[in-house]
Amino acid sequence: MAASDVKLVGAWVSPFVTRPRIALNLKAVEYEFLEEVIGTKSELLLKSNPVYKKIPVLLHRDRPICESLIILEYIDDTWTSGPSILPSDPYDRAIARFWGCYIEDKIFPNLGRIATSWGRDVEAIEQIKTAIEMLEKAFKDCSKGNDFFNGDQIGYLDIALGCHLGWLRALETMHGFKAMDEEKTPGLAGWAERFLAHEAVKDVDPKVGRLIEFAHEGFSSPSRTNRRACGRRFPSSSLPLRPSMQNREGERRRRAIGRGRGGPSREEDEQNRREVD
Ligand SMILES: N[C@@H](CCC(=O)N[C@@H](CS)C(=O)NCC(=O)O)C(=O)O
Repeated sequence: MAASDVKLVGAWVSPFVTRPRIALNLKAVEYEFLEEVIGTKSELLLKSNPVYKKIPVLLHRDRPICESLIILEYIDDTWTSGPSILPSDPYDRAIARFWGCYIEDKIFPNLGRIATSWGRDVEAIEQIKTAIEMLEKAFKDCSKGNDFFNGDQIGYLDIALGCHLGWLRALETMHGFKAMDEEKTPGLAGWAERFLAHEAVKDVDPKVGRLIEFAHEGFSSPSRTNRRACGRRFPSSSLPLRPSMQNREGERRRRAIGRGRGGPSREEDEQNRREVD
């Protein structure tokens, strides 16, 4: 398959775009990555996804396929020689699709709420924690003791959930909560490490430091061209603080929020960012 036959319209920062990138890697399909400029929509995107105007769009021989989970199924049906993305058993496929819907319902919408509230939407944080605990049970059932939801190889649910790990970890770091950890969700904690280290994943999953930086830039860029991420107004987010700064900075932020401005100053952000890097 010539690379030019397969194109993916997307952006590195989008978890939904990470999904087809992993699937194409898994199937060893070469493709051209056509990066959108965040905050704008190219003619190609508008033409290829006139209904939702969202990324990702897979172009296969110039025919567009939209919606990341549908794209995963298309890739699986089209390049059958690589490892299977969906389980072969009809019941297992139905169960995988069920949890896929659950992930769509519970993960990105709540991550978006946490991001846009600067971590102050405690209900969304609780909902993420509950969803991850629910998915811990799903992992036990689906993996049947293997390394991945899909068995001994990553598949549909691994990709559907795994694409959100970068933003989940970025927001956990930025806002001081923990939804997935060794203690409460040991199955998923181990799974996440294996997933992120997988050959098909490690070069395409967005790295936490870069996502935090993106959030920071999205907030403070004077031109504000980056403020729209994933179709939402991205938050002005607090960066993680050194313990010694937490009281002082917490107090300053509380005062700032009272004045209608929440984030740290640019100088303080720079200082914090050096800590994270
Ligand atoms: N359900 C869609 C969601 C795609 C989506 O929300 N993409 C975001 C980027 S993360 C987007 O293109 N947003 C632009 C907009 O909403 O206008 C999928 O799975 O592909």
